[in-house]
Order: sequence, then C-alpha cells, then structure tokens
Amino acid sequence: MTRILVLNGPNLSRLGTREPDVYGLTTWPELAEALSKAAAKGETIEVRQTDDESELIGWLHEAVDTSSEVVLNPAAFTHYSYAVRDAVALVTSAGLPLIEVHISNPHAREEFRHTSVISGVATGVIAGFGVNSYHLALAAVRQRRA
Ligand code: CA2
Repeated sequence: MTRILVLNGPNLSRLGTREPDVYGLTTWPELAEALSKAAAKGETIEVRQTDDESELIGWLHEAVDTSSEVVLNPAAFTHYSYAVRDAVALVTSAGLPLIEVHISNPHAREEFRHTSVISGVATGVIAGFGVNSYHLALAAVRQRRA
C-alpha cells in the first residue's frame, strides 16, 4: 500500500472564504474531502493542514520514517522557511517524491512570492491550476511510480 501525505501550510484552512479571484470558491473542507476520496487502488491519502511550522516539519519527518510520498503546499512558508526546506530535502534525499503545489501562480503575483526556497529540493512544482494543482500532483506521483 502506498501512502500519500497531502500537507498544507498556514491559512489554507480559510480557502473559499476570501480572494476567490486568486484561490477560487472551493472551501478547505470541500478540498480536503475531495482529495481524501481521490485515492487510487493500492493507495491511501491523508490530507492535513497546519499553521504551525514545527508541526509541518514533524509531518515531513514522519513521511521519511513511513516511506510516504508527499504533496506539499507550503503556503507562505514557501517564500522564507529554510527549516521547511531542510525537512523537504530529508524527504527527497531519502528517494521519496515530494511535489510542491500552489493553487495560484506565485510568479504572476507580488515580487516576494516569486521566490520559493522549497523548489530547489522538491521533486517538481505544479502551480496555477487552482485546486486542480493537487490532482495534477497526485497524477505526477503516480506516473513516477509506474
Ligand atoms: O497559491 C498557493 O497555493 C499559495 O501557496 C497560497 C499561500 C500563499 O502565501 C502562497 O504565496 C501561494 C496563501 C495561503 C492562504 O490561503 C488563503 C486562501 C483563501 C483565503 C485566505 C487565505
């Protein structure tokens, strides 16, 4: 059984409550439910969200310890957290895929969002496709496995 952790950083629990032009109308509970139900045969998908950097790092360590594949939306941590970057590097250097995901296209937004300290250690990046970015990332980890 392949385990996929879909991990989400700060403020994503507020999805669907404001900035629908940027993030769409899907709410966090709707997204979490859709992703939890998206498991293919032989897969389990666990969806989590935290506002706490330390908790997110603990989940990335858990991915290493349980050989889980990871889909990660680091949210604002993307732009400045070297601690999350180092934890992501632990996952990918263990040979596990980690896809960095963004709902919006950060490169089409404010300058500070153009930098990701995560991308350089991620397996790949999918951004700008709304909540479908997560489904595209699931497809990417499946294709890499096949
Ligand atoms: O586009 C993405 O997925 C982001 O990772 C979302 C982060 C942002 O800091 C990144 O630059 C890009 C923001 C998450 C906050 O999400 C909200 C969504 C709707 C309403 C309020 C917050």
